[in-house]
Amino acid sequence: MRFSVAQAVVEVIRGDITKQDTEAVVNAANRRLAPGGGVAGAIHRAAGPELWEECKQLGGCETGEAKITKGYRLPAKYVIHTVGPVYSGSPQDARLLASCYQNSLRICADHHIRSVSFPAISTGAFGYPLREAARVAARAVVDHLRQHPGSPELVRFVLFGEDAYQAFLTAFKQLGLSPAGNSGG
Ligand code: AR6
Repeated sequence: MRFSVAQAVVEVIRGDITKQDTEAVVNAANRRLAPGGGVAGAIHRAAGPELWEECKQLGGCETGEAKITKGYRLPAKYVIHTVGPVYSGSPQDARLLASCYQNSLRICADHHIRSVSFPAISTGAFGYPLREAARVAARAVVDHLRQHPGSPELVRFVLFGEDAYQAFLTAFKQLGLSPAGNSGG
């Protein structure tokens, strides 16, 4: 499903983040930026060992921050690595999760990246409840796009399972966004 937000489009799809042809894909990373399980494992496997070689030079990444590398063998030209919070039930969780989206989108602007795909950061190994995470993600992305119209032009959420897909669709619908045209997904 596609929504329009200012001059941008937000897409919510089911799929695999490693297969996306957006200019950048976002990695749900750990603070070492090391290959792990979930999204990070899949991205490192698909990109090849050069990705870990570049990540090693970056000196890790704090929770809520983001760093960029090349995409190597991925269809995407860039990987933006962001470290979500481990869910604790405190108000800090939502602030840090929103920062992941905001800082990733700021990197897109700095690098003139016009399209980016996000996974559901923190909702796997880091234990963030899906519906809460979807609300935080939708709000952070929509606020960014309203403040920076068309930068980037396309934000795609790539959800692995039906539950995650439904949670993100609901979160965007609850923000009252208009549906966009139907090309693409
Ligand atoms: N494409 C899209 N979504 C996926 C994919 C995929 N290929 N694989 C899993 N998901 P997670 P986190 C979904 O655990 O919670 C790693 O070990 C998954 O179903 O990847 O931020 C890192 O190294 C879930 O909804 O990220 C870190 O140590 C969501 O993506 C830690 O896990 C995020 O799951 C990060 O944990």
